[in-house]
Amino acid sequence: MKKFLLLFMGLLLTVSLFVFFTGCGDKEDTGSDSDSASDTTPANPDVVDGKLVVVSGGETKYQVVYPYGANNNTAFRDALTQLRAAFTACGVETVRITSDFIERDEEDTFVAPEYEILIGSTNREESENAGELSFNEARIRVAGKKVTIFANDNDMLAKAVVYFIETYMTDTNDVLIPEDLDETFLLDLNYCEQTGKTYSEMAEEVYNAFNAAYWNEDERLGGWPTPNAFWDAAEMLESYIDAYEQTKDEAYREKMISFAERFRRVNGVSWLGNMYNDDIMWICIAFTRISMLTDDMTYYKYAKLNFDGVYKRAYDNKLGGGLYWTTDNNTKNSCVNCPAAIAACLIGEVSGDEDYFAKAKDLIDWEVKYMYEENTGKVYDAYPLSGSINQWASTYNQGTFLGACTLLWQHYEDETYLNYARKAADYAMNRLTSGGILDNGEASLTNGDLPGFKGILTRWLYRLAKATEDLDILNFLQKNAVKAYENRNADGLIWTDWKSKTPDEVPKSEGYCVFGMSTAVALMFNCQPWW
Ligand code: 7K2
Repeated sequence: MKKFLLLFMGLLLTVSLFVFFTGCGDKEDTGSDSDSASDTTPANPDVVDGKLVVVSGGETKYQVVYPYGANNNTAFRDALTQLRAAFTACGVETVRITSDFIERDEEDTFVAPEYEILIGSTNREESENAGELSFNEARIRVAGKKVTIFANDNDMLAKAVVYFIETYMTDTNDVLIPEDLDETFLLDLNYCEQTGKTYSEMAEEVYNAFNAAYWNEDERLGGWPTPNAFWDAAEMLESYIDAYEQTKDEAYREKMISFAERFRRVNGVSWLGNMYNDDIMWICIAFTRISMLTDDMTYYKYAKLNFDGVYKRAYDNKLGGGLYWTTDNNTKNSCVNCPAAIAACLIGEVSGDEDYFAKAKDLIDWEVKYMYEENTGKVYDAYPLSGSINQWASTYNQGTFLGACTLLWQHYEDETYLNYARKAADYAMNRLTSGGILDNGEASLTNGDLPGFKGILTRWLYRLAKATEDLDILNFLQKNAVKAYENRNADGLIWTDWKSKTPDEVPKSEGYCVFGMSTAVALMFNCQPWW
């Protein structure tokens, strides 16, 4: 008994130290003695009718154990709070929920309590050998007297815990788990524990807030969120296209078409008066996408006409090929070549004309040769006729490069392009982030073109994820979405600096401010589970 007492004291110390050091909000209850397992007359027999008795008559011998540090994750911490509440609802006054931390000098003598619910990779032997789980799978298994819950990371574990509660803790008196339970199940990736909403609900909310603030219904100017210039119009339109593509909702379709029509009224149908070749490529992409989604080929026709015009005026063999950024013909930039490759693939898809794919391939091969670091996935910015290459990497260039590579891979079935796409995606997700949140110095309400860049990246990351069933990318996008959503201001608006709080006072329209605000709209629609 003395030994148990010592063990108990040790645990108590561990727990208090843990709470002290992490300052975590999770209260550690020590009311249910860990040594109660050694009682000669246990309150509950361990197994009744083939079921493990976790709670009976408002009593439990179990403690909950999670890997040290896991509760730094907000979703996981929330799940633990829900778990505690579920025990309370079953009449259990106190349940110990603790990390698996063991003091170094106790490592040799530590004996784990018999009755435990183990969440994730704890240091208990029962937590080993979870087996292969795909990203969105979780497993609940009974191992002897222990219940084990496995998933691939803390976000997924949080979901698994909620599933456990909803599946096994609904009875208000008893919690009984089949003693041979070994259940693998799919997690609901559309539900976000952290916000208590589905990703579709969050997207709708952000979209509505953006429209409430910026959509202009005015007779003369109306039918879009008034842009600053040409290219932000094209890219905001793409966000509306994302929204419709995702929801297939008639009201969303109307907004998208209204925007496109407004663009056409303002800019006409030949856009070649614009000296920026990149601008024209952006709207070519947008218009072709609209035709693909609506079967109205008018938009595609304008896109093809203008694509052809730009290609003719902007392509030459200097610097090995590629398109010039502007009609000044002095620099060949990724911001025109990659969007042009995307536009060409889309036009090729609609027309069935292989020549467009060949053009796209040629542009991307040029990019790979001169503007792409194969070992890192970094995409350079600009290659001037004189002077050296600008090696700056940006979220939008990473995005359009990987988007074009995805489309080329899908068309030619050449894995080389898929590898480029993945590498460029990895670069963006690892190198253009802070704390996992996209951030490439675009943070400003008005700072030139940059605030609008990230929305473009999310679009093409999402397409890559969808085409390859890449749930890591989806997870990345969802994490960004949650962060951005939590940082919305009083009007529900989210600025381009997703990782910090959006000020309540934002300019109604100033430079590219509205464009910056639209990136989160794109993000929210580009993080939805596709299955
Ligand atoms: O210098 C180019 C490009 O290489 C660079 O990545 C970005 C950001 O700036 C320009 S591209 C942005 C243009 C988009 N079209 C409209 C133009 O007004 C705008 O400069 O530094």
